[in-house]
Amino acid sequence: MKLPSTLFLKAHIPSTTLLFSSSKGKSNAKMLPFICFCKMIQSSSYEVANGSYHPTLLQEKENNIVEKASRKIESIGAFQKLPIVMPSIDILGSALKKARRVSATKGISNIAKREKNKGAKQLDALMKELAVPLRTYVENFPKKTYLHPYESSLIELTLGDGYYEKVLGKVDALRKRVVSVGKEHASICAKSTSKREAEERLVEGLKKIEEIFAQERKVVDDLLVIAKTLRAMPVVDLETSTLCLVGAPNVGKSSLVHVLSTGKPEICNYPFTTRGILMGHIVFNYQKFQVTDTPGLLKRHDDDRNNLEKLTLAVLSHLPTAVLYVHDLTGECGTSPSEQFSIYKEIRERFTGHLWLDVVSKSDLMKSSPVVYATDEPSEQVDLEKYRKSGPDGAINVSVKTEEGLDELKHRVHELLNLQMAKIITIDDDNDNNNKQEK
Ligand SMILES: Nc1nc2c(ncn2[C@@H]2O[C@H](COP(=O)(O)OP(=O)(O)O)[C@@H](O)[C@H]2O)c(=O)[nH]1
Ligand SMILES: [Mg+2]
Repeated sequence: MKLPSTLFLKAHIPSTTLLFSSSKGKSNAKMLPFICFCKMIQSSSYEVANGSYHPTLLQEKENNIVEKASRKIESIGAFQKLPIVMPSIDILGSALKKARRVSATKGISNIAKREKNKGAKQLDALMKELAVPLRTYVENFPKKTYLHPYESSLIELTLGDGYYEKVLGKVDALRKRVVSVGKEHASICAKSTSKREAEERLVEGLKKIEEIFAQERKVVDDLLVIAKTLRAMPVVDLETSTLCLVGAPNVGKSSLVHVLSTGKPEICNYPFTTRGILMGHIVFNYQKFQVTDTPGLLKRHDDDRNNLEKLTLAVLSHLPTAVLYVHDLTGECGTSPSEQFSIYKEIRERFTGHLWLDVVSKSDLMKSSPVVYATDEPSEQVDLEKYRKSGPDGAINVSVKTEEGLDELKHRVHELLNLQMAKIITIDDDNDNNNKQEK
């Protein structure tokens, strides 16, 4: 049997290399060979010789591609690189159209042989036109384990546990089914003994493949929605030093983001909440930094936390941010100081690696009439009593109303962000060195 794909491979290696090296984004470059590879399957792998149908190197390529799919995507930004998924109805329409245009191999004079050759080729073409886009999606939607952990958390928070994998698994199952039914019918058609039989087998086969696809095509549309949702997610820049405001709800985080930002902060929307997250910039000494608030944390076990709280924990766990922890000791915010103290202790212990600054907010109210909680009785605990009076050691008292402490806060924040920048550069250098050693 002649192997057209060998020729194809030789002819296409240079262009694959060219695409790879000319690509700007690192992770994007990793995806390009997959796309070339899918085109390769599309253009080369069926062979109808002497009126019989011989599936060619599809299986071999399939194994190869599974291996390639497990490559690691190291940086953040995978959502913006997700493939554009075509609506399933369009995939089907376009596949049927293309398949019907396929004609018999030239030079077959026997009418029956010509008909069965055409039939097998059309069925094969329909199978591939349906299977190749599905394969491209399964290949180019990264496995969650190879995503940056922050993006992996966002997938869970947005889509629910396991939904992403489930939909991708179903798309792959549909692809396999289309391939198997397509091959089967192409083979049956190729064995026809008369023109009429070949025609009937072709009609039957086309109908069957279309049916199989139509039954399950909704999963492709589910994938389309996933891609759209994830692509719209706020983009995080890991190379810019970021200050993250953390604390209980209503302690004054957003107010401080406004005060610290140069210009008006933007509102970033996450699909799992209607409450936007503020993201501002601080320009200082010609350098640009980011400042963002996070959804407020309550005193409760992780299992009971809502998606907003989980987002805050995901940010702290996976993004290299400096923390500005906000304490409201007036009790105005609705969370008592003793509860804030226990949340604070837990978070402080959990995220020891972060650069950290504490502020006690609403200092204007502290002086007048702090809210007294009936449940918040005087405690024997010395550290809690101390916290109630002045917050953690070294905390700065601020008020956005009277502007008390704001100059000092800005000064300390700039120092912290410069330190954070130095930390990012060190991490980048370490990564570069590790990469060089791996090579
Ligand atoms: N008196 C006073 N009120 C403040 C101060 N900072 C914030 N607030 C108020 O506290 C409430 C919650 O503030 P916000 O910034 O939305 O808190 P967040 O939920 O932590 O982002 C709002 O009504 C603010 O106006 C302050 O320094 N003094
Ligand atoms: Mg807020």
